[in-house]
Amino acid sequence: MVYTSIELTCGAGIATLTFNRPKALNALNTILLEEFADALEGIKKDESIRVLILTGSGEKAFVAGADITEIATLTPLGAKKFAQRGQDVIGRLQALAIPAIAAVNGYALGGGCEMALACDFIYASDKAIFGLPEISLGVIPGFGGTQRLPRLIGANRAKEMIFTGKHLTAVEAKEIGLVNKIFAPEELMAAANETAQLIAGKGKASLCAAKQTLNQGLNADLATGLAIERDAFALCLASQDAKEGTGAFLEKRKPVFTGGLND
Ligand code: DAK
Repeated sequence: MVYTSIELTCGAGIATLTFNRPKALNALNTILLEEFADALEGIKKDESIRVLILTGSGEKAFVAGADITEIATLTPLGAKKFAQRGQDVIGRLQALAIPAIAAVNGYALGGGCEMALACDFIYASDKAIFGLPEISLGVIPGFGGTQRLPRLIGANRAKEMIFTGKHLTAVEAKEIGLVNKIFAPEELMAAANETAQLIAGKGKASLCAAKQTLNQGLNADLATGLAIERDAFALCLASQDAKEGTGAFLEKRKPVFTGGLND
């Protein structure tokens, strides 16, 4: 598929996917969502990729939400299809086995904020603005915001954001635990890449097991979570990368992890 609304680059175990409709502040329309789904499928199939970075092109926006121009013209059936596509695509992002970092370089509103929430953690430029303004459009977040946001920052803070639709600065977002770290705009991608490189140097099987265990455990009680962890730990120990990691430690050298998901 030829991409017109996103850009995808891959190298050294890192995929960088850039939302690329800067004139519309990278708003999510049907074409962009189709391309995004296609790119995620390619990333999933590529054994060499161990981490994904999502960001937005231009200086103003990560993603300024669903494309309001398109939403305004939708028939009820079209709206249902659009919603299904959006939820499906963001679900696939969250379900990606490898870690995903959102590098939020500007507005992350509505569906854009929800896209960042489906990543594993968020780095932000000091120009980033977060918000779920759907209430001001007479609707509610529809791409998982009412579910993922309270799980991340707590119900009370999520309710304040969703009921008011207010924008949060990067500093405010960091204060409530939505953002991990803040950088100057020109340093954001370098910082995201540095962390991505650190992650890409680890074994793929253990990275994916860690992500899956964390995510499944968050939706379970402690005893169930610990049982999930035990099983995942045992599986990891059987991997080629675990032999390399423990062997390298004993031989006092740096490990080189080359195993795939099934090794
Ligand atoms: N959609 C389409 N175009 C957008 C856009 C958007 N969300 N956001 C900005 N643009 C366009 C503007 O129309 C403008 O285009 P031109 O006029 O130049 O042609 C260009 O981007 C630059 O924007 P501004 O001129 O407005 O720039 P400012 O710096 O003055 O303002 C802003 C930046 C981000 C504060 C402002 O653009 C803004 O408020 N944008 C809208 C933010 C927003 O409300 N986003 C939507 C959130 S609601 C669903 C599930 C989910 C959703 C919907 C349905 N279902 C289950 C059915 C999701 C909903 C949302 O995401």
